[in-house]
Amino acid sequence: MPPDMEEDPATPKARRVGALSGLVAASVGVLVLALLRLFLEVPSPPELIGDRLGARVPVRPFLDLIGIFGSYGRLKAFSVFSVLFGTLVLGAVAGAAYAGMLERHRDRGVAVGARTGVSRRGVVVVGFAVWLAWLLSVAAFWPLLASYDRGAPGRTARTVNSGGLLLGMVVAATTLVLAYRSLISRPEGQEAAGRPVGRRALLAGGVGLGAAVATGGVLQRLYARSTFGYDGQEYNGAIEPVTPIDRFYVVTQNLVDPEVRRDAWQLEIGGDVVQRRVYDFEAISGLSPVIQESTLACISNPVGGGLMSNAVWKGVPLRQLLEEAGPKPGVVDVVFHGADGYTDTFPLEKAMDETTLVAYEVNGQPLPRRHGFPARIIVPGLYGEKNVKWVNRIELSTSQEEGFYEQQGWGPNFVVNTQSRFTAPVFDQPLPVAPVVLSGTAFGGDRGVSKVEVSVDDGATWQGATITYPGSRLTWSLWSYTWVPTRPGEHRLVVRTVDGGGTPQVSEDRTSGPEGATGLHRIVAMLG
Ligand SMILES: Nc1nc2c(c(=O)[nH]1)N[C@H]1C(S)=C(S)[C@@H](COP(=O)(O)O)O[C@H]1N2
Ligand SMILES: [Mo]
Repeated sequence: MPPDMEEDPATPKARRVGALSGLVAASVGVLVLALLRLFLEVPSPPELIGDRLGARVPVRPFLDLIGIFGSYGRLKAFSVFSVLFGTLVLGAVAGAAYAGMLERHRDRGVAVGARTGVSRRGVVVVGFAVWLAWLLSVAAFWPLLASYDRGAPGRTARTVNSGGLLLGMVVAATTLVLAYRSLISRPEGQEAAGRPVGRRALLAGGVGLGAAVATGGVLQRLYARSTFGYDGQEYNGAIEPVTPIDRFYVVTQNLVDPEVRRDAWQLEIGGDVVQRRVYDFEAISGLSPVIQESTLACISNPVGGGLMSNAVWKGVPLRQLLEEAGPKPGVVDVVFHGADGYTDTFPLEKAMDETTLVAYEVNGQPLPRRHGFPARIIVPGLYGEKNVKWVNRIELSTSQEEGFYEQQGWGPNFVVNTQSRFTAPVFDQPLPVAPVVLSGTAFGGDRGVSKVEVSVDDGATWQGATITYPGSRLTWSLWSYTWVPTRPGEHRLVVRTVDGGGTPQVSEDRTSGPEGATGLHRIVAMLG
């Protein structure tokens, strides 16, 4: 028999013990990373992997995936559990491999530390594996490691984030070595000094159980802080001209949103500028502010959907900051970075528009955390995703750049489509045959709204609706129409609008990907 066909001397039992030790090690590693996430805002592997892969999934499969899982939140939850599960499997496999290597060495009589029972070769191999895994993960996540949820971007963030990963891996590897050492029984004579195996196994079991309970607790606290409870919140029902901020729609790419500290936050204006500038919050809020009401709508909002709200923003025109830094000749694009690692971009020309703001208040209050505390971009006329939250770095570029969702294949046109919808009443049960006030929203991006029309006969004839709240060129308008039905049964209602420039809403049905939905909102009313 050739030597490499030799029967593996590692007993199946050793491999099983190795796998178990690896499982314990992976759980302890998860615990460390979860604690770092909870207390120091160090991004965890599920987030890093999600952000890295998320930008690479094209729009169609992305929307299909959301369809399969039922919601973006469920898709996110699935990916978190996949990564957690994968980590445990990886731990078990690594543990079994470690046991195999160790037992092979033992069989060949390689010296094993007498007191610790840990082979020197084993430690070297494990150390090398950790070092390699760390280098690979830092390389894979490099662009994401520069952002830090607490605010300070750049080198500090990279040090903290890559240090966190290293700590998790080192603790897991150490746990593997110690757990295996504790759980494996040695033949007489090779037994290291110390407690007998039975007692050590009990101790290891206790530690494992404690770690599992602690991990459960930490994950639960992380879950409570996660975006699962509010991501995708829509604004439906009784629509007010200005949306109360706790009912304002929310969309986030994150599992846990940044918790930026205002005193640590900075806004850097760099890239192709004459003079790089860094502002702290005091400097920004010390500039003379503008107050602007404008409406935000998500590009993924379907016809009739509630991913759209209106608020009063306070902030400084971005133009002022860009002029202080001085764009170099040839700058075409501006790239915005959020503390969550999110990026988006729009042309310099749009950035210089007087309505494009770095906003820090909404409806008279500081921005809530989920809406981008302490500062975000507000860019009327472009879809929500361009309104980067938790913004902390703005980069001017002489080449055309792509943001997070654009890399997925959204766009390239992000100008808000003119749209209108019914919001009340909700015809979920038959209403009497009597006059009923229909109402809803109409939105023309930054072009305003000039006319809203309603059809109560499936589009055969149209009547003008009354604008009850005109808003401004940058906001939605609210409208109402008193319908006097004359017969019971099914009625097909349709609404359409014309923007402030006189261009009618596109009535052709088109899905939200890749450039925002078009088509008319149609509802069925049952009477009688
Ligand atoms: N940093 C950052 N900014 C972001 C996002 C994000 O995930 N991270 N989501 C974008 C998307 S897709 C939309 S629709 C709007 C939603 O803003 P809101 O949650 O305040 O309504 O924020 C945009 N800005
Ligand atoms: Mo969005």
